[in-house]
Amino acid sequence: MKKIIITAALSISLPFLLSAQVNDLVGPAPSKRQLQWDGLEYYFFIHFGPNTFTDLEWGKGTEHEEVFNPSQLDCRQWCRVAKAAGAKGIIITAKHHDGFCLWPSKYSTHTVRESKWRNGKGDVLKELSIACKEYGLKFGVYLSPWDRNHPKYGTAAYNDVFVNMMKEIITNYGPLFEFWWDGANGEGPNGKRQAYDWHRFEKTIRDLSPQTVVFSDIGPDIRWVGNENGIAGDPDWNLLDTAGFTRGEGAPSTDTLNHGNVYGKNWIPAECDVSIRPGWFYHQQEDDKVKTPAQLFDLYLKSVGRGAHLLLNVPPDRRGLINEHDSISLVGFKKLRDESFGKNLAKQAKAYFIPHDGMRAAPGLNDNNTNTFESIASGYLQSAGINFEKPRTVNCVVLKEYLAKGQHCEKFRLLMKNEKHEVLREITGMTIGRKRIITFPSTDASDITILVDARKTPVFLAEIEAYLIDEKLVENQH
Ligand code: FUL
Repeated sequence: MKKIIITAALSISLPFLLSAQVNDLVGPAPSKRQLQWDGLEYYFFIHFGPNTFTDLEWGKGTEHEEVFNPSQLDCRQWCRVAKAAGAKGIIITAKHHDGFCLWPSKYSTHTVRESKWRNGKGDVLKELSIACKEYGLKFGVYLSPWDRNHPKYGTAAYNDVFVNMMKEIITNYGPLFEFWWDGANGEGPNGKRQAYDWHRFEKTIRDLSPQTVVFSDIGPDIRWVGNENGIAGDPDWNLLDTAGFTRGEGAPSTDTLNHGNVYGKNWIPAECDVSIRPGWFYHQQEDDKVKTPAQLFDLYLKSVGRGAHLLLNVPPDRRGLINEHDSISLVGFKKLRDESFGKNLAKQAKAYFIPHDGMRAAPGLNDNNTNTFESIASGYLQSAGINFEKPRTVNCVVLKEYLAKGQHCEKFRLLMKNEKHEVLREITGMTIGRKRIITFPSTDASDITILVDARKTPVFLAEIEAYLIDEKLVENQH
């Protein structure tokens, strides 16, 4: 149940101000479908198709269907790796720019049905959607509007094809947690570009699958983060102005996509897509270039730790299996996260809130429940924090805002103090959002205070966590 904790003094003396703070000044906030997606945090991207066998990144669309022939394809193995890596779901390239469909679509003749794989009886979407259900993973689909193979591409009839493909996928393989539209729009086989009917595409999903969040450069539900390196901006606003912009070349600047708009009119959080390897598709020559657990952990800090989501690409090899190089690294990544965030030291501390007239306990701030929060105004007027009975060595603090009421913190300060209330370390930050992970050199702190230096409405602070992580994992920025 949602609960707001307010001081008795404030609620008696300033009832109007408080209700205004809580009800009227909220601004854009997530929809129900965005809130459901919000808890997922990190999931797999799977790039798989003819490119896996031709060593290309962008297939030409002229590849013979026979090139697609994985020898041991096993989607349950992908799911086992995803589970072992702590990912919450899998999004697969149902069709990449080369137009090859990983399911036997009625609207194409360039599909698994025309390949020799399983004598043309195979269906990767079917296998993966069933395996995801079995393993308790969310299932999502990437469908490239750009199609270098389809004979109708570049004509109005192609929009019907795309809509029909979406319908097939939603109906036969749903429920889908996320639908991914790539912004690329190049030439088709006849040299023409397509005028995409985005409005119709969006309506199709909303009508048939209202719970599915839709990703594209500019949403409607999730935005591209502006790079393919897995790095969200700092600050990172969940807000974006989309009026006058389009997907693809007409999208806002990559800098805007990276940071969002502080006063943006729409709630469109960022998703950081990045590959565990240099390429999106599997290439054997990149087996020794798989990101290490420490590199993945650093990306986690720069994506999830800045309030965004991490979409980590793990491309199956020519066998149709996630390669050992990748799975070893992924399990190592999970281990680093478990070790780092397994013991929240703030649980042993007393959380407090200081309004203008004294201090009181604020158990909602360290109860691991983001639905309990304190509403904090800016400056020295109000603050919050945690207090340890004995000093604790910490080098990582996690802050969380209660997002159902929007995102409000523009600037904050963390003060680490000793038992004599002397400030040992001061750290400044900007946005908090759903999760802000701040790392710094180890400090023996008796108290960690958060001050809000700039905000839109008072900040609904939901959680303060404290950790001691491996020194080598601390970001080099403080
Ligand atoms: C891009 C594509 O062109 C790449 O091949 C890859 O699929 C990436 C995730 O999106 O726009």
